[in-house]
Amino acid sequence: MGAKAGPPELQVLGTLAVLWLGGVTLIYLLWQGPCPPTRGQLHPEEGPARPQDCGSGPASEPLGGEAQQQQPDACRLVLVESSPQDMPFASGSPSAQPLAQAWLQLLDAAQESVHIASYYWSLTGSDIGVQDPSSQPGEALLQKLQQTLDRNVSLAVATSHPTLARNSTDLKMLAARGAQVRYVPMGHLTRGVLHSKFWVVDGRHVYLGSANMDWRSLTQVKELGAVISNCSRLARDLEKTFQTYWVLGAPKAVLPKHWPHNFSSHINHFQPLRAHFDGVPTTAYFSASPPQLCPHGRTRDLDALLMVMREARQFIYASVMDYFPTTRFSHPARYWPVLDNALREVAFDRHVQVRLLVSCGLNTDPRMRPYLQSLQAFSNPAANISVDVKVFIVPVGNHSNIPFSRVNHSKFMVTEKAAYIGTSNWSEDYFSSTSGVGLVVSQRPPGAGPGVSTVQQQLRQLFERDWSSRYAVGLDRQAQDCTWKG
Ligand SMILES: *[C@@H]1O[C@H](CO)[C@@H](O)[C@H](O)[C@H]1NC(C)=O
Ligand SMILES: *[C@@H]1O[C@H](CO)[C@@H](O)[C@H](O)[C@H]1NC(C)=O
Ligand SMILES: *[C@@H]1O[C@H](CO)[C@@H](O)[C@H](O)[C@H]1NC(C)=O
Ligand SMILES: *[C@@H]1O[C@H](CO)[C@@H](O)[C@H](O)[C@H]1NC(C)=O
Ligand SMILES: *[C@@H]1O[C@H](CO)[C@@H](O)[C@H](O)[C@H]1NC(C)=O
Ligand SMILES: *[C@@H]1O[C@H](CO)[C@@H](O)[C@H](O)[C@H]1NC(C)=O
Ligand SMILES: *[C@@H]1O[C@H](CO)[C@@H](O)[C@H](O)[C@H]1NC(C)=O
Ligand SMILES: CC(=O)N[C@H]1CO[C@H](CO)[C@@H](O)[C@@H]1O
Repeated sequence: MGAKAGPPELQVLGTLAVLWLGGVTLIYLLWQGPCPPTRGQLHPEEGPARPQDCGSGPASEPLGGEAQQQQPDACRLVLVESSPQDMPFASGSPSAQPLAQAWLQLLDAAQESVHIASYYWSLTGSDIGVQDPSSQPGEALLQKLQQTLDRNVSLAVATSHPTLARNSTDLKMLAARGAQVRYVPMGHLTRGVLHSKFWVVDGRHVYLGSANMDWRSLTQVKELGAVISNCSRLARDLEKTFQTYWVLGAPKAVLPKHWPHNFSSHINHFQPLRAHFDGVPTTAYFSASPPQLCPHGRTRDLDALLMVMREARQFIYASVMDYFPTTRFSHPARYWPVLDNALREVAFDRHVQVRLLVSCGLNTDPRMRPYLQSLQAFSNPAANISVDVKVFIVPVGNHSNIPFSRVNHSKFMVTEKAAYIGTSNWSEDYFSSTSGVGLVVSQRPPGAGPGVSTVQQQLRQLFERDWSSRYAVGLDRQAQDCTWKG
């Protein structure tokens, strides 16, 4: 398998995509004409407010109609994160914007619509019978969502069915205030779950990252994501993925054999959005999984990851919760070395420095360990093969009262060329049956802009902070049960 050209299936994909893009470019040119400036009207009974179709082509108007139509895109990207309480980093460490703050700001900015995809909802401590002050930011977020509905901003939620958080009343309460909620039966449709986590606000702003709508994601779990604001072209593209869930959440929905043309994406690996983000030349696109939820033109999440890996020439730093070169949920399990091979390949063929940071918590499956050891064993400095694996252990401290928390839930990868922010664990199911999304973004350093750092540089700094912190430990030193020894 030539690392340069990629495996045959990617080459075929590439050829198809090139042919297909020719057609798309033509269509694109045809529908570039101005849209009638009709105001995006809300038809709650028909579906969530969405960008109105413009003619019969895939062009759509930003939500908000006239007012926002005149507001040109001025895309901005901000990395956001949350760090578990009582897990300080060395002073002076870099950090991203706090997730709780970013979410509240997005809701404040909302004028027309908020569309949220989340695996599950659990914003109050009482959902899981926990009384702890750290649930307050989640409860405040729920209140802010209610206030947003009271301002007549529409709220549409797509979530997984059956739900993980059976006791949560969040969605019932929001529905009573006018939110529209659809439960997507992914188990029935693709034998997976709806695992995506993103927001689209007013067809202009997006959030995407590892955090579910869970209060623990704000104070007890390590999460990473990005907010892209004032970027209707990207927001409207991600909205198409939201619409795939929306359609599949309708009663008696079936997986379409071919998605209608208006679900097709024109922003992908082969033709990313090109824009200046805060003056910095940027390319960006969204990927999605599983393949059945990738209409024409949508880059598959697995391909996005592989392409980012194969384009690296200096380093690949990845932070994931789970790393299994197997299936996780199929019986019997199957070996699935696709990502594992890709890492070894770039480390061997191109001497790219690979670092993998994997979470370890009380609920971590110990069967992951041999795969990590195997990858670590591939390292051979004498042959210029550099592969290092560490586990990240969030100290439980005095937070042992909170179940399923105190873990690193972030899923991202950074190379010298690109940043990838995703929602999937690294095992086959997340790419073949479970729905997820990824964001691939790459910035070119502007000429002489001191103080301006690209998103890759920022994400690399966050990775290096985690990697060199006392919470990241080599496999040799790791306690078997992943509990953190000060
Ligand atoms: C739901 O609530 C019941 C009763 O309070 C409790 O016994 C159960 O453990 C809760 N379930 C979850 C998943 O938190
Ligand atoms: C929201 O809409 C309702 C019904 O159209 C209206 O009565 C109410 O004044 C609106 N509220 C706000 C804050 O705009
Ligand atoms: C979008 O841009 C406008 C104009 O520069 C700015 O006032 C607003 O805060 C931006 N919105 C967000 C969510 O960043
Ligand atoms: C495509 O058009 C159909 C029919 O008008 C609509 O139901 C669907 O939501 C549209 N999809 C998108 C992504 O806009
Ligand atoms: C090792 O790999 C690096 C990165 O590609 C390269 O710069 C260096 O020349 C290599 N050294 C040897 C001894 O091959
Ligand atoms: C938990 O531990 C932290 C320090 O690790 C301390 O600051 C905090 O007060 C403790 N909280 C409780 C409720 O004991
Ligand atoms: C990732 O894997 C863990 C362990 O298998 C699982 O509990 C978790 O739900 C998965 N997905 C998430 C939340 O990222
Ligand atoms: C808040 C959150 O997403 N928690 C996740 C943490 O990890 C466990 C598995 O260890 C998941 O089950 C939780 O959903």
